[in-house]
Amino acid sequence: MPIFDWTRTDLFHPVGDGSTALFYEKACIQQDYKEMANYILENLHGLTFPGWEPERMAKLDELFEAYAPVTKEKLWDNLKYFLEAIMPTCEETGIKMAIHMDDPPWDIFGLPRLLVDKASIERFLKMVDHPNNCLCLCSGSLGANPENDVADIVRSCCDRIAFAHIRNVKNFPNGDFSEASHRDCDGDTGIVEIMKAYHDCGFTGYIRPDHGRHLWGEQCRPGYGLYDRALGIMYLLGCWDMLDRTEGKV
Ligand SMILES: [Mn+2]
Repeated sequence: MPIFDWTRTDLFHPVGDGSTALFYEKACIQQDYKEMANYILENLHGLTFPGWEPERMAKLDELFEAYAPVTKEKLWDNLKYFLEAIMPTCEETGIKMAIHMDDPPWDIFGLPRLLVDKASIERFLKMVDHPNNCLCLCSGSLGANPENDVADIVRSCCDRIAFAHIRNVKNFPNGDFSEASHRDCDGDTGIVEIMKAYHDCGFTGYIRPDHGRHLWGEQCRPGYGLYDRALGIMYLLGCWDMLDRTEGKV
């Protein structure tokens, strides 16, 4: 993700169940990237955030200038150059690279974003077709675009998923989205179908619940509360156990 990591406009949006969660209001992401960056930095309450380092954010104009000539195709070329250069070392040392999806999965502030849907994921995997060139498949990032069928994407490339981020998103008709609990019916991402896809494919890689709501007054990094991520893990394990049981595996 060039310059910005995941991008949200409200870090503490009421979900409706007494908790709050990360929220993206499409209309707020227009021209003023500094306004959004300042809002996020001011709400970290002294905590650090990977991708939101204050010293890097202080150079936003410089960064945007550096990216000005970088078209989407140029960014693809740069990514290919980088991955091809490191693959021999990855193979030698047994390291799998796992690229995270762009979040949200569309261009923001004129910056090109590459890993946004099934077609771009297929392009990425073919571009450097090496078993150590893998995905960090984030259901929440892809799920922000309701056109993405995440379970179908999992089935199509499961052997190249090194790290599964599994979380739920609620989509609104105007393009806004809110993060949601992991429970299938609380969002639109299709958590049960996604778990079934991983289970059917015999996935043995890493899974994490990724993000969580802010519950019970917990003071935490926005989006990374321990309580809800713990609930999320147990929900995902519950799905997995039930799939094992219904398929006669235990
Ligand atoms: Mn993620």
